[in-house]
Amino acid sequence: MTSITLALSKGRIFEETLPLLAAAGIVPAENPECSRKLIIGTNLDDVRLVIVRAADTPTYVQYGAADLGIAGKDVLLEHGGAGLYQQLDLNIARCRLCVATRKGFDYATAVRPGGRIRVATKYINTAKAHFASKGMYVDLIKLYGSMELAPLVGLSDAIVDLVSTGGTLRANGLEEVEEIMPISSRLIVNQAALKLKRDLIKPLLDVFQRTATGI
Ligand code: PRT
Ligand code: MG
Repeated sequence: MTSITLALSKGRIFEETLPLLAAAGIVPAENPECSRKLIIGTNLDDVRLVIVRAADTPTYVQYGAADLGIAGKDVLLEHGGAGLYQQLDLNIARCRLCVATRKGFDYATAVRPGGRIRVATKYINTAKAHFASKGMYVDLIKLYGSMELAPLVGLSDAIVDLVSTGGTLRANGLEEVEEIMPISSRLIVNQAALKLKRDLIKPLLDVFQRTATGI
């Protein structure tokens, strides 16, 4: 029997995907927040979920280890999209990718063409493209998390990070100085799987699309 595998990260993406799965008649057998299992069955014999780190979702789908996945646009931009078909905007896990600095830092002067700043981020490719488009040279420092700390201890002048409520920036004396782009999560599909398992995948895509766009 053919079956399909959907890659999801736990936390906000899993939580916000549950209603979309429900609309497709899919109910996970377990909650990954409570279970240590990485492969989770569903009420449907031919649908299973694999629980991966958010940044790894496109990789699982690219290589066909998962047929479909749900990942933030932030993650997809960094991955580059090789081997992935379509990015259906599910409008979930919304936030924005921003530049932030310590309160009072003179960003306007720093970003003049020819200006040079140090920027810490986990989004190296996206940050590079953004600053290049402004004619700026930036020294990028790769971090894997807690970017908010970097300007506070002198590691960088600015950070490029996701912001949703702004609470984390405020709690650390930082301020948003520029929005780079709005972010939401997208459904991605392995190109070969879409052809080979079209009968199973297409109806799921249709339900997700209808539910996400509210039609
Ligand atoms: O947390 P972990 O290290 O395991 O991995 P991850 O951070 O990559 O995964 P996860 O599950 O936290 O995020 C998955 C996806 O959710 C991201 O790729 C985004 O597309 C999306 N998303 C939506 C967010 C946020 N909102 C968000 N607020 N991802 C992260 N944040 C973080 C942000 O980095 C910052 O540290 O929350 C903090 C800011 O939140 P506010 O509300 O204080 O502004
Ligand atoms: Mg996180």
